[in-house]
Amino acid sequence: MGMGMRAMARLGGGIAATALAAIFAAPAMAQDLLGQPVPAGLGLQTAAAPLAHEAHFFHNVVLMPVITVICVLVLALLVWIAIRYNKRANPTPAKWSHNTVIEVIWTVVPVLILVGISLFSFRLLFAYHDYPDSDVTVKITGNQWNWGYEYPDQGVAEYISNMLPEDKAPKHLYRLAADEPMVVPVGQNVRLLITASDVIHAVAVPAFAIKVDAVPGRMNETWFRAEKEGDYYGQCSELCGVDHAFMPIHVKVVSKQAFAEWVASKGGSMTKAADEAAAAAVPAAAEAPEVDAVRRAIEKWRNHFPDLDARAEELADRARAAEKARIAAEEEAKRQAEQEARRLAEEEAKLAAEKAKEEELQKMMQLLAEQKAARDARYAARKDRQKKGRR
Ligand SMILES: [Cu+2]
Repeated sequence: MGMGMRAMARLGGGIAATALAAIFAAPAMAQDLLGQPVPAGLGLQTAAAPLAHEAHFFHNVVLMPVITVICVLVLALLVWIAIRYNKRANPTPAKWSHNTVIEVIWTVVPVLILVGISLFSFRLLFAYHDYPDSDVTVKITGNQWNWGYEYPDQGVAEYISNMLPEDKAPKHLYRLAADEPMVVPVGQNVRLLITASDVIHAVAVPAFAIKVDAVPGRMNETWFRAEKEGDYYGQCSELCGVDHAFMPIHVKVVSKQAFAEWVASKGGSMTKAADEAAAAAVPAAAEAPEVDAVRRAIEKWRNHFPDLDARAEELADRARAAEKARIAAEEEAKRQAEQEARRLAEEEAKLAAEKAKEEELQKMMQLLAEQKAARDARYAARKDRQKKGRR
């Protein structure tokens, strides 16, 4: 006979209750120990950043219930079939197979479940890539086997963060605590620029729910905003060599003032960017009086003639029209000059022709005169001869 159904159900219920108690107890214990794992902890570390809250919501409210319901349903189906349809309870099995309605349902329902999950999943994914304006930028470089932190905007040069050795670290923080933690101000947006010098490492800090690969030759980015001061611990999360387990990420969240003091102790300045901008602005300021005077004059005239722009436009229009008219007049004058020249040439030709005709006429008249003279001479000679004959 073995176990009856009730005994099995009681056992299953006991296991489930224990598991649930453990899962929900872990965050309760972690309240006291923010940013680090707790003994016998189950579930996620307590969230300490806005994105972590969203990630926890996705895990606790979306994924876990869906997984739980599916597991319970499948387990119940298996149990039901094992009990109801075993050889003894069901000696003559049915022979039918295929049921279109059921097959459509068990295809469509999982698709709908996945679509439902993806809505939350994409929302979270977009939130992770929607970088807010950052107050502090930390460049993190993964090395075999430690981390380098650099604060370019504050002028804090890269320093190396090594794991605290076993005899120096608090017992429960061995392999988590570092000699030189990464220091950030509380309540400020911290942008992490993440790369590596040799092999792939990964920056992971569970309390902030961030985990980003550190890839040589590539700059990855993520951000967080720590909600409480304290020490937060993470570890390299990409198998990177023999000392992979010995390069913890120790984030120290401090007040704004403490952060400024720490920056100063590192030889940086909270106003480095502003200082540099001011230094760069000096040459511009040197020529400023003249530029300012011109700008003021322009402004004054602009105030004097509120329709200055319209009038400038109008003047430009007028100038364009005048230029057009000038070109047209020039062309007209040229055309007239050409016409005049043509007319003069024609006149000259006419005069020349008349002159030639006149000359011809004169020649002819001269010829006639010569002929007349010759005739007169001949006539006179004849008269002379007649007179001589009569004598
Ligand atoms: Cu590593």
